Amino acid sequence: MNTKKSILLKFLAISLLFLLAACGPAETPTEEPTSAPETPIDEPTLVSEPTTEEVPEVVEGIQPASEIVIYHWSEYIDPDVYSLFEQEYGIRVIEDNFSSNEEMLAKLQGGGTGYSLTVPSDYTVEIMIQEGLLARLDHENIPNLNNLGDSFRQVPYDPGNQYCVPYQWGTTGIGYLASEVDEPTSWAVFFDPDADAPYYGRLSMLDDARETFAAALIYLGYDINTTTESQLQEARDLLINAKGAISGYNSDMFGDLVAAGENLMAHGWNGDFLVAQEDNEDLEYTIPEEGGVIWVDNLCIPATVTPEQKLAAEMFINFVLQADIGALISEFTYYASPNEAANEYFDEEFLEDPAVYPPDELLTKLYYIEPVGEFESLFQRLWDEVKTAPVP
Ligand code: SPD
Repeated sequence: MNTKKSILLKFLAISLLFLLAACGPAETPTEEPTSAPETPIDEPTLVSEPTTEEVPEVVEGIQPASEIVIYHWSEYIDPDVYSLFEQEYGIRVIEDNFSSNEEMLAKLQGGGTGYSLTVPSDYTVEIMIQEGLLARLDHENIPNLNNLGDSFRQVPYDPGNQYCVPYQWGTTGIGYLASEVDEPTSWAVFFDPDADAPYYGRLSMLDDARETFAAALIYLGYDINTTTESQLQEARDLLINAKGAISGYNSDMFGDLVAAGENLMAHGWNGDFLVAQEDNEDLEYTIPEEGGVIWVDNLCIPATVTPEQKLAAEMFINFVLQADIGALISEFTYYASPNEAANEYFDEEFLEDPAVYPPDELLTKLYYIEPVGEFESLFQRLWDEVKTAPVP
């Protein structure tokens, strides 16, 4: 992949050209995007020219807020994006972090205000729309929506991007130190572990109810969105049994702990492992034969924003959708970008990396977590039972 520096230089060069040419009025926002295929996991294709359009800085008498707070996953954006946005628009972005969809959702359901943006995964977007927790986007303020790949304009959890804009997408599998352990080809390393293997006691799992249950349910051959109580109890028992083999639950540092050799394997998200690979090239990422989880994270605006915050948040979303900024973000996160216009900035190595873009034969074994309605609390109760159970 191009270096971060080269992206930044391209960005600065483009910015300079814009500055030299900036004599005319603000550009007119383009039309809303039209329809596209249903699944967000197709190989993306760009049908329209990349767009780099700015939102008029005063919309219907509303001035954007001078500061917004984004409630975000940790290490999920290059901090330069905030500085560049502030330089361009004079709007400061402050970041607060969460470690799971459920943590973020509980905060907003509990009346948490002050956030102008948040970043839920697919199934959580659906829950938040149903519960009235999200504001509808004004597409006139996000002309760079044109830069999204077709398949990301009609995602099933938010057709037409009425509430959210896809931000990054990826998979959940296993990262491991290739010189220390064999490639884990099955989730059995967690659920039927060899107590004499070097990895025993040096494994971690995500601190995430739906993700850990998904791994256990996949291993058992069940639907990851099952609401059959006996199947969920079976998965709970498997997760409790795995506690003997794992060193802990972690959603923020799991890649670093493997790179540092503290753990030899971890259940986690692909990009985090690929970033950690920069510290230890021995770190590899794989998806076991039984399959794994695929997900799309999204930029959304909580319903509690003021009109000024909403405009500033939409300007930020539009900025993230610029091709160069989209590239800067994926270069930092190592996750695939729904911003297809960004592809021109990536080198072949990134675009052809199967750890970033799963090959077709793997796509059939990747499953989306879906909302399970009233059974959401059952997942949470069983997960609490797992976490509080003594090590067997
Ligand atoms: N370091 C940020 C990782 C964000 C991953 N989000 C994935 C959620 C899938 N359930």
